[in-house]
Amino acid sequence: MHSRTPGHPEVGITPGVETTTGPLGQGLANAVGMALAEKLLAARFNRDGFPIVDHLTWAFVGDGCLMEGISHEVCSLASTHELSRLIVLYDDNGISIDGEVRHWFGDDTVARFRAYGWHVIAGIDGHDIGALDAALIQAARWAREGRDGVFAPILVQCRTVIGKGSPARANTAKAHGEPLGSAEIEATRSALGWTHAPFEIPADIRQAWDTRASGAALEASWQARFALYRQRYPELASEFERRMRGELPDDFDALVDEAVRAAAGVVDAVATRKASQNALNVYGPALPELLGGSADLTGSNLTDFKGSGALRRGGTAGDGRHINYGVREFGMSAIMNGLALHGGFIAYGGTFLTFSDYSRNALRMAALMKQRVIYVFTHDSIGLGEDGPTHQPVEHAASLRLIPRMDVWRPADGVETAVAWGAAIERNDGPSSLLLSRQTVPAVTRSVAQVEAISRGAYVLRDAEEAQLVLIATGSELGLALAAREQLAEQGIAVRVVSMPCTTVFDRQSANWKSAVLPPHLPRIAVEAGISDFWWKYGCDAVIAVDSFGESAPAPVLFKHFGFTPENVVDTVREVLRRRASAAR
Ligand SMILES: Cc1ncc(C[n+]2csc(CCOP(=O)(O)OP(=O)(O)O)c2C)c(N)n1
Repeated sequence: MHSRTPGHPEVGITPGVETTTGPLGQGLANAVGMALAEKLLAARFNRDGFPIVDHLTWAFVGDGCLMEGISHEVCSLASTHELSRLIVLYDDNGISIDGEVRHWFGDDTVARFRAYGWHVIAGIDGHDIGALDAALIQAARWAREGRDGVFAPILVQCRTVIGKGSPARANTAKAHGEPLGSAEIEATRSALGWTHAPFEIPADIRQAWDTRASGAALEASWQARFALYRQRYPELASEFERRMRGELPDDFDALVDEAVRAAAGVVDAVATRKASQNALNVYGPALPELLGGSADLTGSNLTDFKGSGALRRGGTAGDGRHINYGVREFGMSAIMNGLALHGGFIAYGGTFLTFSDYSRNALRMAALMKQRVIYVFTHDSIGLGEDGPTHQPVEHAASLRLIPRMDVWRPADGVETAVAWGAAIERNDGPSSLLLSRQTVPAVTRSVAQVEAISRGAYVLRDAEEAQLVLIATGSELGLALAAREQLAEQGIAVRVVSMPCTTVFDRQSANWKSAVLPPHLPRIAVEAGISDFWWKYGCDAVIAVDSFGESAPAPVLFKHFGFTPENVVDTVREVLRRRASAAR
């Protein structure tokens, strides 16, 4: 435990590790994101004679990575953007855990990558250092200069033998993960003619691999170049440094205020996906690091903003702040991890909430790696209506909240949406999901203090003297809770309404804040159009929820069908109070 070399390489733990790998295929997707980041930053910041951003991205993949579907998603996208500085070494050893891959992976990988439009250097003997060297030098040249005028990512097929040198294990799946054992170690040593003691690295090999001096010299020359760049382009230089440090502009708080004010000025009912675009219209132009996108649902997710422009191959510097990822939810999310890990960007991307499942492991990896990535998940809950249960996410809010370090916002109106966006952008230690409605929701009025309290995840929106119960609501159900509160008041029952747009942020608040919002002595009822299980942890007496798949019908019909009516909330409150009273007797 707590080893600096954990079972799989983890970013932030082992020096030099640039991304956490282990889930096959995602490292390749991260590399695509890094190569994209390099290309966009170079276009933005490089000036004649000052190639400040000028690196290649190298990735190593095995059969497993290329079997994974995500490899198709991202390698297809990589060539459409001419990411020529991406060089992928394919360890083609014909073996995976179950044995010889020819029984389940018979693709012609070289032809596959050529079909994507990649340059392929095929058939290199991965154990022939000279041949490998020559291939890598050629790849690096194509990366920078193109091949016959064509700029494309490069695959180097390296034919290798797994466990080479081990007489009994070479070319078998056992070489993948099983220790050799002492007898086989001896046999391997004599087969390879290796006479050194365990953990002894011969001086000549150590010297050949020790790049500390050459690395320091390269870094010093970059620093010198950057110092000249700073003299010549002081504003660009400090902007580059700001972006690479992941710092927001000094006036970011004022920007949040502006987005909130703009949202508060919209009194009409608005869909929170539209409110999200309104917020982006404030944040996007002011924050050049925001790089958006959608998995082919731009007009539904509303992830573009005024002037964002679509990223196109051959686009010039600064063009295109919105990426059409195509129908590739998993690829998009793992590419966003690569963009974030590279630095210089705050990536966000949209799809329907129900398809967050396609992305899920990349979301988990963003959280594990503490990366600032923002997901715009629209068409939440049953409120999207006629598209039916395939498109109606009922378990997704709860299941996203289960990912450690993922902040899940389900804002109720424009103001909460603007605050959620601000919190997601400001947060630099993990990802945020924004769960947004397709349908319109009413605007809610708030005091200044209440607006400020939104960023605490949950706050008292409407209180009552001698409140007998707390209604907790999120997103599109907040309006319902408010309507029920009025009806209850007419019946002489006082309830408090708590808006809880982000449970995870609320969970991090002080005990004082939590008990001020949810007084321990008051019964609680949660109202959310999703699976109820999650809400019991807040000590609820009842949960008004959807504990089944949805149905295909207009949203108002569905809300009624599933009990999301003021009358049902009122009845549930009365029932809970009755139960409490009889228990007290
Ligand atoms: C997404 C995912 N699925 C399954 C695994 C478990 N796993 C680890 S390595 C491996 C096989 C990899 O085969 P290959 O890439 O050919 O590597 P080699 O056996 O040549 O080392 C599998 C299935 C994993 N790490 N990630």
